[in-house]
Amino acid sequence: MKTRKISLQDFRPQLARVERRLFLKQSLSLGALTMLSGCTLKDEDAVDRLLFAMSRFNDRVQAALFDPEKLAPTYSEAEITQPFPFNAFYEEPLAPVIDGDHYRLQLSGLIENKSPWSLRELRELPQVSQITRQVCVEGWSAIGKWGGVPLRTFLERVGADLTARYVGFRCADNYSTSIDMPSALHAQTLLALDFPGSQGETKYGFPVKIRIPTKLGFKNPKFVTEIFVTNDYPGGYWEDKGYNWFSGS
Ligand SMILES: Nc1nc2c(c(=O)[nH]1)N[C@H]1C(S)=C(S)[C@@H](COP(=O)(O)O)O[C@H]1N2
Ligand SMILES: [Mo]
Repeated sequence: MKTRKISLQDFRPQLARVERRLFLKQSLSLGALTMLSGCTLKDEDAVDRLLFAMSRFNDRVQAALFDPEKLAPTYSEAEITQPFPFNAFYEEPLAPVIDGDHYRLQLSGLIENKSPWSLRELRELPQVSQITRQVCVEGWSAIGKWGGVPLRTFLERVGADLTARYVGFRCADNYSTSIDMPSALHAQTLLALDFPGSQGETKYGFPVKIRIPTKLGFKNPKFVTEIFVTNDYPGGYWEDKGYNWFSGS
């Protein structure tokens, strides 16, 4: 009988998964992992379950370490990256184009006033703008300018339960993500209505992007159609595939 030499190659899929789960380098060696779980790397489900449990534990630790007063760096107009990179889980031509006139931002969950908001109404709230760096896990970062309403102002205005654990977002392209309430209330977290790129360019998230400079790019949902507040862990598009949920500083 022919025996095949086992190489690292054979573990590629499993390693990729492990890497994804631990992509913030939170620490355990593969050896330590297998010891902890009492399973071999072959037992994919067990490894998966363990890593998910660890990742959720890490979320809690990271959330506890989060400093709501700490600000992300800001930059000058001259430092803005041009052209600003586009990213999504699909190719650029497939980005949704939303009709701003008929757009309504839906609200659900632990919010007192769930009336939908038009773009005009959102524009009537106090506006601020920021030049910050967006960092993508795919290995690029870019400096851009976003304007809009501080998410805190909006959540207060609609009577969101600010003691709830999570704020979740649903998007026109079926993307979704969610954040912890302290990050939602952070001074730099914006319900953005102005984006990088030229006037009329919609691919950067028109009409609403949640811009969170203290979190990785994938926690910054574009083309947002619904905001919800909940105490039940909502996950998200990449989070459900194993990306670390907190992904912030
Ligand atoms: N709706 C939606 N939002 C999204 C994504 C997406 O695929 N769909 N991709 C995320 C990722 S991974 C990044 S890096 C940023 C990219 O935003 P940009 O195109 O403005 O650079 O959007 C985030 N928000
Ligand atoms: Mo990203």
